[in-house]
Amino acid sequence: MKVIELNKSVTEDNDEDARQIREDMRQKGTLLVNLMSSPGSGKTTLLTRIVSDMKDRLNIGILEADIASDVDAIRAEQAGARVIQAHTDGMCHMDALMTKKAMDEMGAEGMDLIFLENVGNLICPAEFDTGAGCNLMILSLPEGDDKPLKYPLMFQVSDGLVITKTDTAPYFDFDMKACRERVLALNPDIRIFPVSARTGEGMDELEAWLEEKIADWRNK
Ligand SMILES: Nc1nc2c(ncn2[C@@H]2O[C@H](COP(=O)(O)OP(=O)(O)O)[C@@H](O)[C@H]2O)c(=O)[nH]1
Ligand SMILES: [Mg+2]
Repeated sequence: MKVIELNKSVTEDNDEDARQIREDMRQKGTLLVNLMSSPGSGKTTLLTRIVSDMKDRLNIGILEADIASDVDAIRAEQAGARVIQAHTDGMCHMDALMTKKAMDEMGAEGMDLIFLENVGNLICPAEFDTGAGCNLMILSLPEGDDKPLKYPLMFQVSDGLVITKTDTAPYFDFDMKACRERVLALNPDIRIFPVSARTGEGMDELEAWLEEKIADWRNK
């Protein structure tokens, strides 16, 4: 697995870089999914589960973005994904140019699905278009059902929300109904998937949606 050091981007026009990535990914038939959440909400665990479940029918790549370390990349590679670890030079998010450099290192040709595991943070990643065709976010039960009220932008820019760690419901007073209502008030089109990456509950619906998203991306 390769580790690359990214420099802070000096690009003037993030939107133009993002547009170019989408055009390139559309030509290659590769769906890039930008996965965002707080640290520890379960991004790597969810991705390793998706890779294990879907690797027989899809070529899946993962771009791991972190300030330091390669621990997530090792876990993702063990699950069977093609993996690049990118270090963000202290940045709390990935932008489009950084994403492009990581994609170029990976080589998107022949890949069906590439996940960008963004830096763990509910604020900055929501502000930067990475060039992804789909934004997916995670909220885990221990974080609390009030997070849509506190970090609205992340919920507004996401196409899908995974509410994970449902297996921990007996230990947390997470109000699923209130959370859904808060999220849908911000973004009526978002798809919500309650899952447990530990037990596998809800994973089928999420994985079927990802397959639909790949088909839509190719037919657009
Ligand atoms: N009980 C439970 N724990 C989970 C689940 N998903 C992740 N975790 C745990 O949450 C912690 C952080 O997970 P990780 O995937 O590293 O989160 P990340 O920092 O967002 O990538 C680890 O201890 C995981 O085992 C889940 O569905 N249920
Ligand atoms: Mg992780």
